Amino acid sequence: MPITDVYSATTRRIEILDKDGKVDEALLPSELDDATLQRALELMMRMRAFDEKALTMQRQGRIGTYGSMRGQEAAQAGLALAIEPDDWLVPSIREQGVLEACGVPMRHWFGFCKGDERMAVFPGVNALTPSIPVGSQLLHAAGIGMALELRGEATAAIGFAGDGATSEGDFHEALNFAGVFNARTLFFIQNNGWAISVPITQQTRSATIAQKAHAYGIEGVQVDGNDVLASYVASRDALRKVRAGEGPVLIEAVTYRMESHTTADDHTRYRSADEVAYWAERDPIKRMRAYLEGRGLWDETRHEATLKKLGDDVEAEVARLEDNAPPPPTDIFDHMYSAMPETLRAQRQALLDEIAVRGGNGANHG
Ligand SMILES: Cc1ncc(C[n+]2csc(CCOP(=O)(O)OP(=O)(O)O)c2C)c(N)n1
Ligand SMILES: [Mg+2]
Repeated sequence: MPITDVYSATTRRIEILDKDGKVDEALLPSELDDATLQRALELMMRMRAFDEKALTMQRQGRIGTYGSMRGQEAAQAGLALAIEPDDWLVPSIREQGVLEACGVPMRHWFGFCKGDERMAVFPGVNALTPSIPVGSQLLHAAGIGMALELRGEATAAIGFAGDGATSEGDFHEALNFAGVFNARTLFFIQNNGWAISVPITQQTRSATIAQKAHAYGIEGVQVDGNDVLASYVASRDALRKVRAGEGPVLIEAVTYRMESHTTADDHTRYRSADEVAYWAERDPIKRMRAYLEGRGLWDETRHEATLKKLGDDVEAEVARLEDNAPPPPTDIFDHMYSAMPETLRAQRQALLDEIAVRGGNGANHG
């Protein structure tokens, strides 16, 4: 009876643009013309401008809890450049950047952060509302991907999650299910090093998250998630494969959450300033800017003009957000089910009765 190797796999990591803005020319995707390279930088700058505004607005009490995506711009912009309009997006709480890059006006994300459910319906894209339970997005994406496979649609479902989510049963169930049913699903895992205060070293003993895909018979690849070109190339190749029904793919984008988990957290209590500084040197925007400047495609004047335009765009978007009349109090009931169950209908009526007794719109009654 021989002993044989029945399975082995290696996991690739893709890096194209290093932290100083130097590119591996052999890996540079030839279809990215100068204008698209500039757009990649602009998309990331736009994400950051909205992110900074959101943090300020939360501190001013103008939106509720907000989860910053600072540091993760390259992972999300690179993916966005490879997304087609018909693809399905199943976001978690940190995917405002990819939605923005796919054309969702950011007042919708800000409105979602105000608890306005009407705004969590994203126009112009096939996107579900953000789902809070960690890891659940992957199951939804596996299910949508299975439907796409059954219908033979050349479209992908993209499920988002973080490193922490990979310890949930949902992650493993979703990968297994997607593998068995050949779901047209891309699992896009942003490994930002932390799940609130739990570091990746306490999340898994595996050297990578990408390798976990192999156990489910699907392809897994790791990219430098602070490199917009690597994220684009991995996403382009993965989405081509997924849309063609050639199997699901998992991308692990290794990046870093530069801010606290959300505005309800203080990251200085559990991680070192040295670690944050290490990642600041690897900033995704800084390196892309350096690369474009080296090629004569960017300069200080253009940078300042871009920041000015982004500032104007952000203010215009916030003005539109704040022009919106607040939702009626019954709105909290109206978005969960297509046909409201009787128990919920009774609660909704009880709220209306209470408002009728007390007067006003009920907004200030605890
Ligand atoms: C099932 C579940 N457990 C716990 C939480 C609370 N929670 C919200 S985000 C988070 C950490 C998620 O970490 P990770 O998956 O790495 O994503 P990141 O926040 O870093 O983007 C936790 C524990 C939750 N929302 N859902
Ligand atoms: Mg994380």
